[in-house]
Amino acid sequence: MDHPQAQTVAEFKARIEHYLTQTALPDKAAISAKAYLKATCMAINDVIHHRLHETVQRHQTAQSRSINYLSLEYLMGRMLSNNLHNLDCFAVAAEALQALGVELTDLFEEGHDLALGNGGLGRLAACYLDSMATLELDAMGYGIHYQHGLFEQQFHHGRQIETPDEWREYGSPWEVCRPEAEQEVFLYGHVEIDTGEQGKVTKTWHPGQIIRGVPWDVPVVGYRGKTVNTLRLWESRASSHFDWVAFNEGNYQSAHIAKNQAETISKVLYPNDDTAAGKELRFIQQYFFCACSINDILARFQERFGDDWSQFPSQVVIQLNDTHPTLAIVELMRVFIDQHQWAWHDAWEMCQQVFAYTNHTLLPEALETWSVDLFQRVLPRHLEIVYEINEWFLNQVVNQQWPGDVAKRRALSLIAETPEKSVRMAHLCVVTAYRVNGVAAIHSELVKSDLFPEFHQLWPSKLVNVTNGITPRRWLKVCNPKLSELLDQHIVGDWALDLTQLAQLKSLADDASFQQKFMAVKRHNKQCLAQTIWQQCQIRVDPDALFDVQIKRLHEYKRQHLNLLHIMALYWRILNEPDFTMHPRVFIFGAKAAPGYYLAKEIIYAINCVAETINNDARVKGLIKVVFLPNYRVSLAEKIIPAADLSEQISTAGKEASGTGNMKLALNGALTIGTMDGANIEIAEEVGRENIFIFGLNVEQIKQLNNEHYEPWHYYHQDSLLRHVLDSFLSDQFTPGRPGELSAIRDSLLEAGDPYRVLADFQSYCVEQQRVNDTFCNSARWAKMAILNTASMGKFNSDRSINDYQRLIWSQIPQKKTLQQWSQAS
Ligand code: 26Q
Repeated sequence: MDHPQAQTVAEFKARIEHYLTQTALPDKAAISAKAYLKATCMAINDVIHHRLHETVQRHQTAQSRSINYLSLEYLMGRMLSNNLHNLDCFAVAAEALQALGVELTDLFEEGHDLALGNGGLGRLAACYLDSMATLELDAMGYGIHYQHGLFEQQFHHGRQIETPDEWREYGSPWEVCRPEAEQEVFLYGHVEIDTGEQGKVTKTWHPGQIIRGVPWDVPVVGYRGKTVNTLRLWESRASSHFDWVAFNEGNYQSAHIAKNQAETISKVLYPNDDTAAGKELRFIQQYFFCACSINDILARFQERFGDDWSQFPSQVVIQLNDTHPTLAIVELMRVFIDQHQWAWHDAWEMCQQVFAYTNHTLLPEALETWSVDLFQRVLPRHLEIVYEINEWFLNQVVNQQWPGDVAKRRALSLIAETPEKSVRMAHLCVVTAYRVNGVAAIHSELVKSDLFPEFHQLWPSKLVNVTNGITPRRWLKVCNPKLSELLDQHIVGDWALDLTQLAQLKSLADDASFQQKFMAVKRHNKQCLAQTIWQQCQIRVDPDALFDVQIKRLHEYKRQHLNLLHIMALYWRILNEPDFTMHPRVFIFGAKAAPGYYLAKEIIYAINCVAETINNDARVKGLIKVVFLPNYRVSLAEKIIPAADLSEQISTAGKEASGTGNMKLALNGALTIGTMDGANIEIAEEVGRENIFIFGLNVEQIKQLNNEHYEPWHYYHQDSLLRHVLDSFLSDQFTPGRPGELSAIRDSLLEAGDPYRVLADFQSYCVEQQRVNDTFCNSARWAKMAILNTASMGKFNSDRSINDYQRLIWSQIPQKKTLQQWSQAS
């Protein structure tokens, strides 16, 4: 076991056998798949940890700015297959296991997803870790070691049931505990103000509770395996000191309560992907995470540079993934001021040089605020610092620009006065960060024009765009081996590194023999998915049908119900129009709803009811099947995406910041039906308007409609097909014997003002869907378009996104004080 680089089949086999002695008992016939899986993971961990050590050493001597990516969420998915591919030992491992009588791909299914996130934002963080390691950047991901990640979803009589995710039930082979990097976090208590001899005011925080933060490191293997970075996840534990005080006093009960309280902090991921009402535990979770991460960043800096703080801005950048880790700013201020006794303005200048912030949403209800009361109770010292930053901002910045303008002060203040006095986290981020970015071109423009127009006026070069991307390793090479093999045969160079090389396919788009090969791969993938659908849902689907896919979190703005209305309309036409015909289609959904999101859950129920009715109606003659695959997650996405013909990206224009599923599906040869929203716009630009199905109102038209007064009944009265469909929600057509059970959806569309303009886009959506159908009937035409979609996705490589971050943000070191002045300051 001396040479962890060893890559021959025989050596790999020996390594697995060695670890089997730890993961299995000697009865060979009874060795479980789980034991083989664990032994295989341990075998490649030898290689991974060796490379991790090399990487750390390389980065230590490189003196480059290290990137700290702070995110409350990481959706890593399964790790084995991805790690094997990135280390280029997939074939070796497969052969070694074969020699042991085990099928490697069977082992994959035993692996648990790391589901420490909700959706797009969490998966983006995972793609970026992959790209940062691939580009050999000195980057560390920080997150929370949730005991339970995103809930597992089941359907009971069509309704979503949540059960806890147990990703560590049997331990995870990928994580390593690092007790030497443990942190202490303080909460509650009060602040004491002392005026010293020269009138110098010092503030001392006397906390009421101490929590331990224990780091678990997950290695992140870059493509080709040279760089292995770290994702550091914090687990909360009771301070042992606290436990023993109570215990020794004979108060066993309260010792346990303290322990449980502390461990609750990292117990569970909040399953909302829009900001819900400010819950104390979520606030504490955010602070716990920020305090651990900031103090770890400082410890790692001081290990290398001691107290030479002049180096800090050139050596450290902290990227905030949305506002969830905003408290990191305030914590860094507090440590500099209270722990290091810096002057307030020195601490503030430093913070303004190291933080950058990514915005992922324009939805007003999703902009985080925390009540001042809660803030005061949990983090009294931090609240003072927020007030001080606000004072600086309002007096030194706002008042300079707009002297005496009270309305501006109110609008821009870090503190909102109504409906409740609260801290606006996004404002704190924008005021502090030296760069703020949106996640797609249109989104970044809307951030400037609609979300933060005054901030944009104050600091015109602060707001930039970095269009999201996806890693072509997981989202093509790993999940679609058949297509990867075909690409390898026809593309010169490594497309998995330089995805723009896929453009070489463009010259083959008209080639009948290549079209045939490309579509044969698709057909194979559809067959595999058909099997999964049979196993999961006991529904038979025809691989020659058009596979129409909408996979994403369930949200009104994403408009799964628009898709549903179209399905119901087709069903109505099949039953009522004797001449109606269409190419057979399978509508495939995957979506989790936040447990407290009533209408989202009603939409899931409605889709399942409509599916049940249509799938069992012989009159449909198999023209339509509707499949809602339960428990949508990364590993299920990896099965659905390679098999998709059509990608549904149908959000209300202006609402989806970017979307990333749109990129994954197009990369795997699905055509998009979508609105001019988020990254769809850039996808359309890349593939050309003739290779995408665009429908509906654009952002300008939606704004205009809103100004004019929107009247959903207008569409109801004007369109008889829409009327039939909406009225069927009142009948028992899809809920036999229980009429009106689905009426909440109809009510939201007609009585509650249809906030996401579903009815306004319905007709145009149906027209475009008809074009999809007609195009699919011309299989050569469809094949050409599909090939051109794959060929045109080069831009959406997350390596390109990370290079953009590097160029526009991380390599920019704002100059404030001179280096000499910094040395004096400390
Ligand atoms: C905040 C406070 C309290 C509880 C929950 C939250 C919370 C958690 C997760 C708020 C939002 C999220 C997730 C947001 C998200 O996934 N946004 C998506 O980010 C993608 C990556 O940029 C974009 O492609 C999507 O358009 C965007 O919706």
